[in-house]
Formats: sequence, C-alpha cells, structure tokens
Amino acid sequence: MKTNKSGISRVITLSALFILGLITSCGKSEEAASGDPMAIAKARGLSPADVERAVKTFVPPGKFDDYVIFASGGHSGQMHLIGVPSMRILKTIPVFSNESWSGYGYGNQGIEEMLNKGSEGRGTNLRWGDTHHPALSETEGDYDGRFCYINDRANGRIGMIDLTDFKTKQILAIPNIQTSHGGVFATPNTEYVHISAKVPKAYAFSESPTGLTKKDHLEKYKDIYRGASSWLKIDQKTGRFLLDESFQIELPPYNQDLADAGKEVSFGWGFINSYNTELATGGNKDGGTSIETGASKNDFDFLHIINWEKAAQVVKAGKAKKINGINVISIQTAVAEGLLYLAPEPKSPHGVDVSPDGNYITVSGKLDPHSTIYGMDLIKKAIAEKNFEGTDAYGIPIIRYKSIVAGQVELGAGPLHTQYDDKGYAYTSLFLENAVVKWSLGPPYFTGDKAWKVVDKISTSYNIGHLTTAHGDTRKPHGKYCIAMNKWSIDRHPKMGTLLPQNFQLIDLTGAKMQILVDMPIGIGEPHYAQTASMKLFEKSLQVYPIGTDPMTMQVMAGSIQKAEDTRIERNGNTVDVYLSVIRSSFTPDLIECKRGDRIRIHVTNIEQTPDATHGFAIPEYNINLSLDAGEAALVDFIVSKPGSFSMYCTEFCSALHLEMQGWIIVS
Ligand code: K7E
Ligand code: CUA
Repeated sequence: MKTNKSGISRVITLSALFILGLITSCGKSEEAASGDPMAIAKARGLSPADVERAVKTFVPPGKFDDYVIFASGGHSGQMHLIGVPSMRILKTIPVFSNESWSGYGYGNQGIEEMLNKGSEGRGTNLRWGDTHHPALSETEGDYDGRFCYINDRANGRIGMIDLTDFKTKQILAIPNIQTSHGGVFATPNTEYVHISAKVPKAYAFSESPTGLTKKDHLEKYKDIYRGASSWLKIDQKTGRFLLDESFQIELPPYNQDLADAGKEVSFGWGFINSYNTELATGGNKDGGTSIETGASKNDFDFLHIINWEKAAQVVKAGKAKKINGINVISIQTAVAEGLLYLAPEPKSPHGVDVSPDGNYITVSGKLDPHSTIYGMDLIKKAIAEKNFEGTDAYGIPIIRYKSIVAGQVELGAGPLHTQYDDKGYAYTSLFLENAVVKWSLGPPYFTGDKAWKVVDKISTSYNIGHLTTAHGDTRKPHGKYCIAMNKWSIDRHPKMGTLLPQNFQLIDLTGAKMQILVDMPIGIGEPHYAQTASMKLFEKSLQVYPIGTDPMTMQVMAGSIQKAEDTRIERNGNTVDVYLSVIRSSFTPDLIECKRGDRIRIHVTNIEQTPDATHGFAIPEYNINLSLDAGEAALVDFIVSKPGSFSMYCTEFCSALHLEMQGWIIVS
C-alpha cells in the first residue's frame, strides 16, 4: 500500500463498485462473473467489509510487504519472520532448537560448537529452548536493523541473530540464573541488552551445599534464593555479548517478570515487574503455601527501578564481585550506591512498557482492571527527596506509591501488555476480556479530560497475550498496524487434530475505529512476543557470501575451497581431510574412501556466487545434514564407526541435475 489516503479512497471506490457489482451481476452466470472483481466477491460470499480487508492486505505477486514481524516461536526454540500486511511467513530462524531445513544442529561444526558453548554450566548440551521476547537492536532509541536478541525462558539463555545474514551467531548461557523472562530489551543505543531471572535460583551467588532438602526450601527460601538482573554489554561491531564487561545486580527472590528499558527522560534506567513478593514456596502438602494462592495474597507487588548507568560506574569502581564469570553487584551495594529502588504496583503485575517519550511507565496486571502509569519525572523527584515508605525485607527503599503515579486508567479485564503509536495512544491487550483497548496518554500527548481515557476497544479471538505495533516500543512508533497474538484458536481454523495453532490477528490502526483485517493461524510454535519493524531496514541484507565464508566469523574459513585445485583428499594417520566443493550439480570429490574408525573431516564449500544457490550436504545414517548458502563454508567432523557405502547427497532441489548431485563415502 502506498499511502493511507489513496488506500482509503480505493476502498471506498471498491465498496461502491461492489454494491454496483451486486446489482449488475444479478442474473449473470458464474462463468460470466470471472474477471469482474465484484461478481467474484459476491460469488464467494464476501461482504463489502471483506473486500475492504482484502484490498488493505493483499500484496501482489512480486511486491513486498511494508513491515516484518520478528516473532518468538515459544518452545519451538525458533524465531519466525512474518510479512505485514500480508501475514505471510517469510522465514524461520532456528536459535536454540535443531532445525533440519537450515541444517542447524546436524553436524555443522560451527553450529555445534555454538550450541554447546551456549549450554555452559547447564549440565548437558541443550538442544531446545523456549524463545520468548525478541529485541531488535536500537540506535537513538529506534530499531536499526543490525541485530536481534531473544531469550530462552526455560534455560536462562539469550541468543544473538546477526541481521546481516539473519543467522544465529551466539548463544550465551547467563551465569547465576536458571530461567529468564524480564527482557530481552536493548538500551537505546544497544549499549546493553537486559534479561532478568524468572524464577529465583537457590544459591545463585554462593557455593551451594549439596543436598538442598524440601525443608530448606520451605524454611530458608527467603535467605537462599535470589533473582538477578543481567546487563549484557554488546560489541557494537559484531553484536556479540561481552561477558567481561557485563554485570548483574542481585535481586530478592521475588519472581521477576517483564522488563523494559528507559529512554529519553528515563534513559539510563530499567524497570522490572515482579510477582510473588509474598515468597510463596509451594509445597501445600508440606506446610507451605501453593504458589497459585500464596503469590496473589498481597495487594501490592514491586516494580524494580534500576539505574544501569550508575551500576556500570559502580562496577568500574571495583565495587562488584566476579561470580561465575560475571560482575555481580550485591543488593547491599546496590542500595548503598542508590541504583536500586522499588515502587509498589497493584496486584500481580505482568507487563511494563515505557512510552515513546520515556516518561510514562505503564504497568498492567492480570488481577487489576486498571493500568497504573508511573511518571519518570515523579520517580526522579521522589528519589531526590527520599520520599520513601520504608524498605522491603532486603533493605531496598520503597518509593511512596502516591507520589509517582501519573495516571491510572480502567481498561478492562486482565490487562497485560502495552504498545504505542505515533499519536499519543497506547494499546493494551486484555487477556481475560479478549480485546485490545486503545487509550490516551497524559501530557504532553493529551491534556485535561482528553488524557488517560479509553477511546476504542476491539474484540480479538480467544486469549490475547502480547501485541505488537510497528516500532511500537521505540521512540518513534509508526502506528498503522497492531498484531494481536492470541493463545487459542478454537473455531477459527479448520479442524486438524488435537494440537491447535495459535492465532495472530492483524488490526488496522489507521481509522477512527480499530478494524481486524486478517486471522493468521500460526502452527509452528507458541509465539509470545514480537517486534514489528519497517522492511526498509533490511533492504541491504546480504545475498551471497564471499567464497569460503564461515558465517560464524564472517571470515574466510581455513580449509575452504577457493579454486578447483583446492579440492583433494589427504590422509594423515587415522585422520582423513576432505576438501570438497559444492556447485550445481556435483560434489568434488564425489568418492571418499576411508576405514572404519577413521576420523573424517569434510571441509565443504559452496563455491556458487549466485543468490539463492543454496545446496545441502547430507550423509545417511550418521545424522549429518548441512545447508550451505552461496559462498558458505563449513566443517563436518566425525568418526566413521560403521562400514558400508553411504550415499551423500544435496538436499536442496537446486537444478535440473539436482538428483545427480550425489556421491559416496565408502567405509572399508
Ligand atoms: Cu505475557 Cu512470558 Cu511475555 Cu507470554 S509473557 S503473554
Ligand atoms: Cu545442489 Cu541439489
């Protein structure tokens, strides 16, 4: 779509044409209707509103979408890219889980090493994750199209996707946490990427005695469990995490929930929600309280307010302690240095989302129909005046609630997450009510009785969780579209067995009333959150690697093929090195001979320089399956444990002679 105006006038014209079509096509046969859009619409039973929806979302063959959604894939461990407004899936990017289409986790040494390194301290080599909250890198508070980060909620990890080639390049198993939820967000210039623990961890920062008993868990929970807020320093060139320059802040054993970064007036600050400040431990049969009831007892939980700029200085001044490879600021130090505060927030909050101007911090909780909006100006003032209502059990000052609330809006049942547009409106998902509610922010956006008002509400399908608007959590939101990410899709899509897809709904924000344009079944994971970015950011995305490139380093790989003479087989004792080229439509060499027990290292290079000329490299029975894009090099390294002949082949249907693209590994 070009501009809204021409789009709308087109729709009006089309609707008029539709009605005209209804009149003129009366009595015509169906064959005669072909070619006449209005008659086709009528024959398909489409209403004028449907035609409007179709026109607003149709992207003609060969034309591109305006936006791309970076959606987490939940426990599929992946990330999905979806075009807007067409709602077509563009690509799946594996992060934590093996994925065979892109040859991820099946013998490509570079990928194996990254996945193994990303399991450090986790007891086993993890091959799955629960992708939750993606964060695009930012410059001056807006998406810059360089990198994308996403956390593994299950295992307390975070992955980095390089948006040069849209591939995962690093997985960091974050020390001292076991699970993660708060974040991922990037600070306004991607100085840091933040993630906090979800469930507190026993002995997170100290040596754990062996044999933690049920009794310990129930009785000493307050003392031995801890949460953490992790600020991971980013290498601006490569996007990678620099653990040495990163730091963590020790937090009480509340369940830290969602988090967001400050910007503009709140630049340098971060905000993390929490629930279960009651410290319910579970164990309802052992004298404890079930977490379900225990965690909703209090009327208030705590918003953690953290000054990361100050924290970085505290680390620099040597006041942090390295624990398991990361600098840790203790609660005591954080309090003494004035970088950690709490603010009461009504009943079991969930989402926290900072407005485009950075002043409003919107907190919403499942059990309170209101959103509470804190003002950063008020928070700064309260801190300066030490306007506290005491401390929590860990000595952290609690800012006086009344002094920092800028507004409170009754939104409906179960408000969760909030996104923003370019006109001063906020959009909040209502989990229990199954709706998106649009409301106005306070000054400078709206003043007097125009401020803090619900202006529109639209029903979504069952149980909306997150929602995403275009650039909706940046300094410069675009408005235009909102995508509701609904958990259930019963009755929305054809019956296809017991495991149902989730349901995304594209909502048009350009009119006076919100309008649902498309339902999109998403049957490839349980997506949680997404960020929607302009497609323009990715126009220069890499199409072909220089020959021999290792995507992990973006350097030419040692042992890659540069010219035909490089292809060869070398034996050194029990090690066989094969330098193999891949090009339409052959492997060279295509016959590899070795002995049972040999270690075989195949240095594979796709020597194509044509975009889209991807080849596969699969070896049956050995669980080996690589995918090599044009120019890409990779290493396969394994022991041939089984005698026989194994027909390696290319998995991509790459040319007329694709089927001929095969060879043999003969193991004597
Ligand atoms: Cu609300 Cu884990 Cu982001 Cu899901 S969280 S909805
Ligand atoms: Cu290369 Cu098929």
